[in-house]
Amino acid sequence: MSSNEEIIHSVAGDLFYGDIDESSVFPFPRFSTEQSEMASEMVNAVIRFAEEQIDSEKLDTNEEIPDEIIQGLAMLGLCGLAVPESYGGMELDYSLYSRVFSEVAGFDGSIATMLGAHQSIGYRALLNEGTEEQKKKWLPKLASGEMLASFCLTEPSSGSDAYSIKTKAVKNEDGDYIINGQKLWITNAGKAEFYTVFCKTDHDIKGKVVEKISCFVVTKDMAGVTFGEKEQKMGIKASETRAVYFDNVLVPAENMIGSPGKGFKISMNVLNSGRLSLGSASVGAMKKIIHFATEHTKNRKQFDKNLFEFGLIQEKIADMSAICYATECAVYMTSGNMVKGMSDYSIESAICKVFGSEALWGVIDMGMQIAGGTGYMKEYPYERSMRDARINLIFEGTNEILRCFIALSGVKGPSENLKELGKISDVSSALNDPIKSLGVLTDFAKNRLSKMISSKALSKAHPSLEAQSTHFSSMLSDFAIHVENSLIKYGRNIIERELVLKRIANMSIELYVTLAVISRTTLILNNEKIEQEEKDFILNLALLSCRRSRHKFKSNNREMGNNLDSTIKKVSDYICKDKSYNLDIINY
Ligand code: MYA
Repeated sequence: MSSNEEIIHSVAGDLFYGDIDESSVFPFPRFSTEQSEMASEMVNAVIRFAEEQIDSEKLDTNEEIPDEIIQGLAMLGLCGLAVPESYGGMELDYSLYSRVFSEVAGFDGSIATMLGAHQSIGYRALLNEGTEEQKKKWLPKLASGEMLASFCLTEPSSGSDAYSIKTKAVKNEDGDYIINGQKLWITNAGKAEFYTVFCKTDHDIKGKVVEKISCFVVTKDMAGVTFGEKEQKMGIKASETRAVYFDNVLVPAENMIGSPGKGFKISMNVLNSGRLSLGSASVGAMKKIIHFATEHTKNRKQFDKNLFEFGLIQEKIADMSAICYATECAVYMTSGNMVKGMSDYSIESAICKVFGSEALWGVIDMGMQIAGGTGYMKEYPYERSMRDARINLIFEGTNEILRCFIALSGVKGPSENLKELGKISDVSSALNDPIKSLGVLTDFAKNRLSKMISSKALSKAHPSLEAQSTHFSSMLSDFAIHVENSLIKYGRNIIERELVLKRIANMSIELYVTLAVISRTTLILNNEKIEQEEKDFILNLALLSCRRSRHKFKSNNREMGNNLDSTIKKVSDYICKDKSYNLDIINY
């Protein structure tokens, strides 16, 4: 994937306007020959190492990743994947990084979590925003694995609401900072030497003291840094998770990363690339589960037939493969565009995290179901994988908060466009008949009309995907109209309408994934070097995945107009605020 640094804007963001810039989507980004060779070399090294050294069952039972394994991973360059070579790293771009990280995640969830916490987020702020001096001081040690890193944002009273952190850094008379507070559920805490810590700092704005967030490097050797006991978790047990306490920790001013008060944006940008890695890790983990499940269908006979001969097993194998393919397409379209210079990829990375984590959860569930009773036993990988994968729907932003984030970020642009409309009285009756109201609603109505009538197929899609591409275009117009209607109906209060936001997010996710699938499949079908049999297989995966997305889109689309939102609220209020769930067959 070449880095020609052209500025392209968010592909997922455009969908909210009903727009699509086909040149940002076609051709699907692909590795250059040199990159493919490099990726294969690293992936093969990971496979060799993992097969020889990684016993996931043992790691899970012992709840520890031995130091020799961390050193072995570091020797392969896996602690400094994105670090520039000049600081001792591998200097991989986002796509190569994703591919290598995906392979690691296929072997072991705890190791992926440890490595992800270290470099996808742990020292990412330093990499993104650090000064030359700061990078020289720490990056070589972090890239070589001599130092492990941790990302410290979450606190006991601040999870999804990341801005509400309380840990405070107060400037002393020397200009240095004293940090007090605590961070919770910090991966690698205790093992790491390097902590990226987000703290509230005071700022004088027009004579008033205002609290903002700043970002600091704290090292383990600083007096006043202590750790809680290792948390007892459901899964990813070999990775370390602890609380970190800061008791009057003196941190030199030169340890601040980025400008004072800019820490929230820094943390969000770190999470943006972290969320993409979680998507790519999910792909690696899905591939392993599909492999195990497939082997089981070949080895197990019932009613004198191999399992793979049964329709309901075939359905699961095909579904698992289509979901995995779709996630892979979304992840690498995103990373490829990031390499090309897409500067705001926050919506795309959140989509990859939400879609990927749910895809993996579904694939493990289907794998376990195929394995039947044996799948439930600890000696098979499904039980551990299920425990390990459950956290993916929670950390790096819960899928609920990320759905709200996707929808709210996406509607921001169109809401600006609609501001003019606020000046028109009786907007809704005019909107009911936009053609007649052209004079009144001017640009808005013309725009709405074009959305209503334009559902042309994607011009660059392969002819075998014509139906999928036409469906995509018509879903896109429906979606853009829903976005506008919701903004007109709820205005600023849309922020409180989480069920509406969820549907908007879900529709945008399925649109983005469909687009990625159409783009990648087009690239493959146009490649003369690929055998027809393989093309047919990939086309079938694409057909299944597009149909799956379309079904999901349609059910969310339908619920935009026909839903039981007020009933949901009433039931929840009755149970939560009042009576709890008190129905009992004894009484009624
Ligand atoms: S680390 C902890 C993870 N925590 C979170 O993710 C917290 C979730 N919360 C949030 O993201 C934010 O608080 C939300 C916004 C989104 C809710 N990019 O008024 P606002 C800007 C760029 O909306 P809030 C962990 O779990 C926004 O535009 N900018 O803010 C690790 C605005 O800017 P401006 C962004 O309502 C575990 C400003 O910020 C973004 O307070 C280990 C304020 O926005 C963004 N994304 O909250 C992981 N968001 O003022 C290991 C907001 O200019 C991984 N903004 O308009 C390993 C993986 C291995 C997996 C293995 C698989 C097998």
